[in-house]
Amino acid sequence: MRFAYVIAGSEATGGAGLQADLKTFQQLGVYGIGTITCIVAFDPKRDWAHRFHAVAPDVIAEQFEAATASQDLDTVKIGMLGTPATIDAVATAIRSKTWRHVVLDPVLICKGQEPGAALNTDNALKAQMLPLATVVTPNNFEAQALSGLTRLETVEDLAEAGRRVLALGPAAAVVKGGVDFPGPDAVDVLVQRDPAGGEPTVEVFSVPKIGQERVSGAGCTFASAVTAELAKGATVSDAVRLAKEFVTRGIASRVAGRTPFDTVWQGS
Ligand code: PXL
Repeated sequence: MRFAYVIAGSEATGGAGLQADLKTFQQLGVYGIGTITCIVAFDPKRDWAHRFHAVAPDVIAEQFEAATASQDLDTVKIGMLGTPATIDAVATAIRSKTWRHVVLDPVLICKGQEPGAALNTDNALKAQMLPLATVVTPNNFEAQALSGLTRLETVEDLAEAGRRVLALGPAAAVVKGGVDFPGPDAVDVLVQRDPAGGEPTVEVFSVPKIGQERVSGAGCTFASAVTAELAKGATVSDAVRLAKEFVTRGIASRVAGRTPFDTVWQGS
């Protein structure tokens, strides 16, 4: 049995967060183990606005203790954290043992949500979590925030953002162009540090976009599919290629709900 571990938030409609991660792990044939960092319960009475509840740091530590005592875990995905105290707790836990891979989906706090606290959280994520990651998977917006570049409009822009993210610690960055990237294709660029000390390598993964709308859970599903493939022994490059194929299928067979957004179907 191969095991994959995820530390992430619960998203109560089941489309994103830990729910999407565990469905992805199951579909890709790895045994999923999860630790909840926070609970997001969208408010249908207020246009599905985020209602956010942090899980206490000692409760996160207890879950981590149970998970890591139950199995030898060496591959972990980190999703939404949500507060500086949560980031402290998760960073301490991650540092307490060695990992083959730490995949970080750098979920930045939703724009407009408590700007003061959000900035502290985003800064803590950058300072404390990025150096612990082996693979980081920023979307267009997150890549801009982490790299300082203000527009990502060409493949070279995505690659440059990736090189700047590598300077913050991780060995590999997948910068996802997403629906905001100009043109007909969904383009992701993988930038990997050269172990021999040369220039980082750059690989481009591109498929035709499926519609122009964001699909909820796509980022979570992509990063957890990368994690599952790494847990099964894939190289980073193969894991990214397989994860993109997986999330593309999931977007093509997306699920509509009463929500204003569709969600990924991992079971296709
Ligand atoms: O898709 C980002 C995301 C990740 N994790 C949780 C979320 C969301 C978006 O809503 O709620 C828990």
